[in-house]
Amino acid sequence: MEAVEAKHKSQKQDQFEGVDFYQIDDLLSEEHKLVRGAIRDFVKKEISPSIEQWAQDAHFPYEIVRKFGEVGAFGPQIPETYGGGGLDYISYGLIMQEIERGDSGMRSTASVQGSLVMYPIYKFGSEEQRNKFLPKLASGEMLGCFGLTEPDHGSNPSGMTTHFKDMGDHYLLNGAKMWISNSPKADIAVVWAKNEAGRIHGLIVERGMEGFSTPETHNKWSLRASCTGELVFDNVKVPKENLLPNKSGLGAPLMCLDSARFGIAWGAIGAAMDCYDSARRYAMERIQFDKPIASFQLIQKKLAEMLTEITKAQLLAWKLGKMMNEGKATTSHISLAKRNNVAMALEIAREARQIHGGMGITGEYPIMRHMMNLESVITYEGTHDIHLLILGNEITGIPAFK
Ligand code: TGC
Ligand code: FAD
Repeated sequence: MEAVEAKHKSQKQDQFEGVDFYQIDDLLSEEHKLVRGAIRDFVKKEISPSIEQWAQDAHFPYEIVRKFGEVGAFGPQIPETYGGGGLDYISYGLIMQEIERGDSGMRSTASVQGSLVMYPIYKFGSEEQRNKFLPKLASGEMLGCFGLTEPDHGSNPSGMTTHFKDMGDHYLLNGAKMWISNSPKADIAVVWAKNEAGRIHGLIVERGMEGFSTPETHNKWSLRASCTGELVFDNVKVPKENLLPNKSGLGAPLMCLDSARFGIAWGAIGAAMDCYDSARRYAMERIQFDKPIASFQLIQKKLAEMLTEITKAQLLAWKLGKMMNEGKATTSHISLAKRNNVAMALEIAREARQIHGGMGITGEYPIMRHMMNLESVITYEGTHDIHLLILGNEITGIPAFK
């Protein structure tokens, strides 16, 4: 047993090598590589040693919030004036990739804070709101969450029933949101709700407001190190200065999703790299029929296909990052990459699990955790099929959602 454990430990040693078969590093600037290296080191030190235990225990390590703030993982694409990183979208993508090599749940925490909380406050908020919230969110002094999904409205957020009334000196908010990442620990929630005319607006709801509660969702088999919960609004008095003034309509939350889905397209590559890397090392060391299993054609086929798919996904993500930087990327471009790269990562996790045999189901290896996490990632931020329908609409001009 000791020998087996020693072998497993040695297989973990090189976990932080990148996968770069097509020399995609040549397409990155020195700044991109520096940013990636800093986050890679951070994940190696702060996440990887503990993540299996956190996931097994369904524990969200709240202290990671401050640490993410310190390393610049929150709002890297938000201007420095507001505490963000002032970086481009490729840097943002690389940050998400490296965090998700550690764990998709950890990446969720960072995606939500940067793309779904800081981004709408920066893009649609007043100058007062930006100054009040963004620096604290960037530093990790505050944690935020994003409330769009409701119990009866997931893929179809336009049907939402959460609503607010203008009471003269404040708004009165009622309704409920479900499946909200970070909600049980969040200090603020960016909540999407309809006004009396049925128009969707964003409101900043702060912990402590009377009638606002955030019950936790338990018994998840996926994203176990991320906390998920509800947002319940029972006659919550929201000050008028907490309404995001600069955009209304479903387009506002969908713009936030564009940014977060972009990050997921990169993040999924990280999870896939980690599974591939573990599978490759396991295959080289695991002996069956007196040979390393890597010498069998069927194992080589799996590894060769993994490397091919990761390489294609990397090129897709890099080009999409360029288009984001140039302001040329559309929702459909982003949907294609989110859909492709998450499905690719999930398939690689499943194949890597096979290569690890029985060991693949244990917490000795990251595979099963990535696989279970990716089952959420393929559903949130628009399901796999909703992204297909977004592409179908792009191709034909005919929306097939309804
Ligand atoms: P549709 O009629 O297409 O659009 C409604 C209005 O929005 C405008 N619009 C956009 N505006 C700006 N940017 C975009 N990307 C936009 N996309 C659409 C559009 O022009 C229209 O404007 P107007 O003026 O005509 O009203 O909307 P629809 O109701 O038909 O829905 C389309 C559909 C199904 C694609 C959309 O509802 C959708 O994407 N559904 C999926 C829902 C989803 O992704 N939810 C994610 C919740 S957040 C989450 O999962 C976080 S997980 C975080 C983590 O832990 O990492
Ligand atoms: P449904 O919309 O009920 O879909 C069920 C099935 O029906 C899916 O297969 C879907 O593809 C299919 N379907 C639906 N409509 C169509 C159609 N028109 N044509 C064909 N097929 C269709 N939301 C937030 O707002 N904030 C968060 O922070 C957040 N975090 C999340 C964290 C986790 C762990 C999870 C699991 C979810 C999170 N979500 C969050 C919610 C997530 O965005 C939704 O789960 C997702 O949008 C799908 O909604 P639903 O679960 O209600 O599924």
